[in-house]
Amino acid sequence: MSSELIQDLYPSRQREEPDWLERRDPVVHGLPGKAPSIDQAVIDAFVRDGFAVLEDVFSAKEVNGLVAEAKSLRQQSGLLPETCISERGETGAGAVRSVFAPHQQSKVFARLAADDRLSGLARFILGDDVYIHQSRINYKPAFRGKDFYWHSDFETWHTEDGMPRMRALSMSIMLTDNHPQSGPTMFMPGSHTSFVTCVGETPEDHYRQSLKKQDFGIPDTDSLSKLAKQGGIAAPAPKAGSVVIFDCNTMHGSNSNITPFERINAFLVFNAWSNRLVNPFGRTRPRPEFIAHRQVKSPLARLSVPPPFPLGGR
Ligand code: 6CS
Ligand code: FE
Repeated sequence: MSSELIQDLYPSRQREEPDWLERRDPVVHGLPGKAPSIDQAVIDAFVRDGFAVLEDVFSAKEVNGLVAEAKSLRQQSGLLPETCISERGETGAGAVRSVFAPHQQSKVFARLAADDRLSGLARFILGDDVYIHQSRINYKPAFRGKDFYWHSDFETWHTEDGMPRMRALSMSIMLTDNHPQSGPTMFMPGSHTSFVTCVGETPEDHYRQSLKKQDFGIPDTDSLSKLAKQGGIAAPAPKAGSVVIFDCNTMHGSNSNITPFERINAFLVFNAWSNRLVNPFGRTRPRPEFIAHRQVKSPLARLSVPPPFPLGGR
């Protein structure tokens, strides 16, 4: 559907100066007559801060299977070549930064995406059926893992992918222990309540650069300073098996990793079925399917009794 038919409530990269626009979408929709699958206190923290930490969601056995599969995917045999993003620069050369769409390339990650512990919570928060807008494994390799500069995912997903409303969230599953020193994802609490527009015109095929180093669709330093003064900066570093959930508009980023400890996190982005993509609001060409899924025909199935995690393999 053309984005011209839908009012652009969050115009970005269209002016020379940044604006702070009011958030026009609830953070948690809920489901009528349903209680959340997690403590209400965690839901309240998510509404307040724009992120929340769920400890010990997956068992050590499940995590071991996921890590083994993540490391197998990194070897790239049988992987769609364009889905494997290497680190930038000389020091990063040869180190894998991300693998996109693992849930479409691995039975193990397909099972993770369907896991009701995650998708069920996403359905409650988004108040709708859900589907995977994007999945990725960020490897943040030892010594050579580069940073992800501050950004709002929604600013990119709205401008470059055509996501109409703020009705999506990310779940970052820790596959290795996160340490304060090895580049955990940092969040600005409360930043999700304002939409900070960005300046600068998006280059065509921007993803070829932005997945390595994002230079467009990043906020100005005055806005970042103001957000940090208002709500501070949190850097949760949970152990493997934990999950950090964050709203699509929460400002976040992560530092480079110069420690000997790789930091492997799997990200699942759940989008509300009613919020499927239209043409990009920034009027650039839609990004490739492996980054933003537009060809999904039905919402994620509700698995009543989830099957066990399959053994590794495609
Ligand atoms: O462009 C994107 O969709 C990706 N870029 C970042 C920095 N976060 C969200 C997503 O992985
Ligand atoms: Fe991001």
